[in-house]
Amino acid sequence: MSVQTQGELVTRLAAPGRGDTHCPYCALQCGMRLTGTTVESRDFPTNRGGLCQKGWTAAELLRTPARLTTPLVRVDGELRPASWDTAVDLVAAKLARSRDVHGADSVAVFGGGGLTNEKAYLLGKFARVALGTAQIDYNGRFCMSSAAAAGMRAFGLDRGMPFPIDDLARSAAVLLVGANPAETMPPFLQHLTGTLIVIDPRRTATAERAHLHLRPRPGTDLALALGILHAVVADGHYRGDYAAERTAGFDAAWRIAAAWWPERVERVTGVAASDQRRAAALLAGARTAHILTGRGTEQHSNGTDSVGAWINLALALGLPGTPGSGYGCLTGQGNGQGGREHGQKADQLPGYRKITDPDARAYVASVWGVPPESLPGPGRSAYELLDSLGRDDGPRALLVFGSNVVVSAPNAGHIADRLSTLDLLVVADFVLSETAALADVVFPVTQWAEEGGTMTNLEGRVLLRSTAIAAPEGVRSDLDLLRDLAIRLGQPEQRFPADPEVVFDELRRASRGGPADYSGVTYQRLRDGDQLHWPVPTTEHPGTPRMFLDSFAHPDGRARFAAVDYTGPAEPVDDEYPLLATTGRVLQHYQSGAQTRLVAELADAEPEVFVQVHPDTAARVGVGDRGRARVVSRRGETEAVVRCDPTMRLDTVFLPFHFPGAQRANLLTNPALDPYSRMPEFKVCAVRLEPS
Ligand SMILES: Nc1nc2c(c(=O)[nH]1)N[C@H]1C(S)=C(S)[C@@H](COP(=O)(O)OP(=O)(O)OC[C@H]3O[C@@H](n4cnc5c(=O)[nH]c(N)nc54)[C@H](O)[C@@H]3O)O[C@H]1N2
Ligand SMILES: Nc1nc2c(c(=O)[nH]1)N[C@H]1C(S)=C(S)[C@@H](COP(=O)(O)OP(=O)(O)OC[C@H]3O[C@@H](n4cnc5c(=O)[nH]c(N)nc54)[C@H](O)[C@@H]3O)O[C@H]1N2
Ligand code: SF4
Ligand SMILES: [Mo]
Repeated sequence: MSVQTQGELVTRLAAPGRGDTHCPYCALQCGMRLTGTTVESRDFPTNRGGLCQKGWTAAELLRTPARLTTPLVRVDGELRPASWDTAVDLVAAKLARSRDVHGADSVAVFGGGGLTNEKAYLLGKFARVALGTAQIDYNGRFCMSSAAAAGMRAFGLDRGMPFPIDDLARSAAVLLVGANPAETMPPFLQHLTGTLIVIDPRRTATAERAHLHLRPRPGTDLALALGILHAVVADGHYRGDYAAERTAGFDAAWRIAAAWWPERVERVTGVAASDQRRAAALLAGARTAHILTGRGTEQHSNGTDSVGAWINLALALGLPGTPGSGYGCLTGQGNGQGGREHGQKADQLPGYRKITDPDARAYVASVWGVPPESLPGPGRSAYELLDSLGRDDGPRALLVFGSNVVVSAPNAGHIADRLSTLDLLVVADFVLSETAALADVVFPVTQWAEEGGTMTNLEGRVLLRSTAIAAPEGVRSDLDLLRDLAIRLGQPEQRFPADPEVVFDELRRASRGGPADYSGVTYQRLRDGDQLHWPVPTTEHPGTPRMFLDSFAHPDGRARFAAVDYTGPAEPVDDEYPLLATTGRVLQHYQSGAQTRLVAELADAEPEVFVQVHPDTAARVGVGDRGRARVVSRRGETEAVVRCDPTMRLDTVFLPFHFPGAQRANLLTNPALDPYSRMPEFKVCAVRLEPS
């Protein structure tokens, strides 16, 4: 990995001023300024003064009448207000009893990629040390885990974008696979100024801007990547010099891709062979180029191999680790990058260390002041964890921080059933999410502008969010709650600090020497405006905006081609379920919608779930534009408003997943898991459409 220490100066932005903060939502972490409760945009490298509609309206949630300001405890079937002490005592007593009677693994923890680094770190420590449970995982498993697994395999390290965002603006060609930033990160579009190729089954607002739009059948990306790689090699664009010097494994990968000539790929994907060749030529002919993946190509039961196939293409073109070019994944959640590094993942310790590595265990245990053998091993992945709740060998109590799983988990009807079998469900949130509404105890916590903490954005850049306004009476931070519970579970007070800067200093130590090394990042450097992309191994180190310039992170310094072959979606279509449903996002809503459905301007613009479908497909089953239809899969059904769109494929329908109750797209989705990342197949399942 390349660490730029050759006398390079630390790059600085203007030091943040009063009220300067970052958006509470996605991984672009646009710069904004909060004056009172009004949002203004602020120039920052990711947004250059732009904000999307969610960002502009973000402050509304700080004062929503739906804000939780008192703990709630379920009494006689109803959530009733309680004092913090009563609620914390009750939960701690129940957790201790569960641990004593049923063992430490009877308590599980579910975290989120929106949590600050400090929260994610302390949550992982709380699970392993205060509860002693292996059963912790988080919603990032549903997000970028396939890209992370593929990046690890190819490069030996996973930093979503191993280059700063500015590089994209200078890139001559960008291939965007399964990402729709025109809706999911609008200010990001400013950085796409070269030739744009988009691969998406739908003609999205992003695809509208593309020079070339390839429209594969959902779930066939792996075949498409093999076809384009085939065209690169067959048409003489393969960069053998780069491959010989910097990579390993091309021959095994090519033996498979050799059998996927573009005409064969056309039959599987529906993408014309000529378009595959054109994409290959556009990328190969560009002076500098980037390949970027989003959830569309990642959220599949073969997601890791699909991303592996896109990375193969990038390697064949000589892009990764070459100045001005590269491969990256567009991380989604506000702290989707940092949230996957510091220990809320089932198999992980801080600093992106493996929980199975004896040296990592010994080191982190020494920072935590506990014996290494007291640390549990790896736990279940997110869906497997939720699916195991209340079973004979599964957890009987669950603590949720920063996720709304009854809306966002696949096969959500089943997950709601599992939650109902628990002895204890505890949710910390600032609004009564659909998951919180099912809880036995709900804790009202502070939100972004009311608390300090760091976030690591999609470029691996560490950012400081400072407290901008006071929290309402009655509300405490997640860190306070973890400390209060830990003390009651017998932990020494100093082991669970609640001051974010103190937690961060411990995180720095715990991450020292790990792949995601934050030891040289300090709050003071961030306050001074230092731009710090990890790794930052010393307080003098300028950070690492560009990785892999000299070598990749595998011991031999080489990137690995992946020998991957095409497998189709886990659930084939048949006469009963003849259509492919895919799911994703609209501009106005964020994720499960728990937050954005409370913002009037956003809710008015997109009030309910819809199904986007080709008019001929709709007509064939007798449903009309703007009418209602049932979308039915093997797992459940959703009633949705029909949006006819002649640019849709005839075999595909699309639903956003932001809506609750009977409108959940996740009542339909298939929880088939990727074997490496354990990512569920959110992006394709078999359905039928019928009049309702
Ligand atoms: N407005 C808004 N913005 C967000 C979020 C949000 O909820 N709302 N969430 C944030 C988060 S956490 C994330 S992860 C990102 C996600 O950002 P994106 O990845 O851009 O979002 P998605 O809409 O999930 O999926 C992108 C596209 O994948 C396409 N797709 C579906 N199936 C396939 C397929 O088989 N192959 C290919 N190539 N494409 C396919 C869909 O048509 C969709 O247009 O957005 C972040 N930003
Ligand atoms: N069908 C389908 N399903 C999907 C996807 C898809 O594309 N299709 N995408 C998946 C992806 S990429 C993602 S990231 C997940 C996301 O889905 P979820 O994990 O449900 O994410 P959010 O809706 O952001 O839920 C976050 C909750 O935590 C609260 N919260 C926010 N910040 C904090 C905090 O600091 N502390 C605490 N205690 N609470 C907080 C919010 O109010 C909200 O209720 O959904 C996944 N589900
Ligand atoms: S693009 Fe993302 S970070 Fe920027 S304003 Fe919109 S939601 Fe916020
Ligand atoms: Mo995500």
